[in-house]
Amino acid sequence: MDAVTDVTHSSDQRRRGAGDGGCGRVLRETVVLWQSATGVTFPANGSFTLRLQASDGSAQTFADVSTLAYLGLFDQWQAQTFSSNSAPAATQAADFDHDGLPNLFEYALGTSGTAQNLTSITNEVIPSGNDKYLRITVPKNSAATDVTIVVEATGTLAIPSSWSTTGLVILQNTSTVLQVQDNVAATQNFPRFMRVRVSKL
Ligand SMILES: [Ca+2]
Repeated sequence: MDAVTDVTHSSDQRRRGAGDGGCGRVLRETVVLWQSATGVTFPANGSFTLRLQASDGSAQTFADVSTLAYLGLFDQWQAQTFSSNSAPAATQAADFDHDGLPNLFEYALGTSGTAQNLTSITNEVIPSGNDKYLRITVPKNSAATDVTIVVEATGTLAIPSSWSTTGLVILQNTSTVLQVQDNVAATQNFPRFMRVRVSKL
């Protein structure tokens, strides 16, 4: 008995091509898996119908299953937060709730993209002997495994290229928290600055 799985993309993708008479037509994405297949790779974000089909040579039967598929975890967060991956409000840099945190930041830290919230990042000044050091603690969304969170420091805001991770002490870096301390003491005449940078993998 053979078994195949058809994957039909039901989103409204259109293209122009020969024989179309210049009009758009629906492009149906189809993926066929044979019996030995154990998974499926979807070609795009969207709604799909999986057809599970079986045949013994004389009779065939099938069942259809609907599912939502996403190319990545952030794509899923975008769709679940803003109903659409392609909405202007869903882009990485957008700040729909106007709380100063762009979407990729909200996702990486596990805060809401649609309800204003204060940043959950904690800043501290840690005394050590006669010196003081900046320390920053960043809560992480453990499910956001497709981003990197990096803490950087500088002694001057006037030189953007001076932000660096060099020498910084990583006190904790787990799936739920990143805590980093500066390795240069902050003084009245030589202030220090730290920042958090989030990048999509
Ligand atoms: Ca925001």
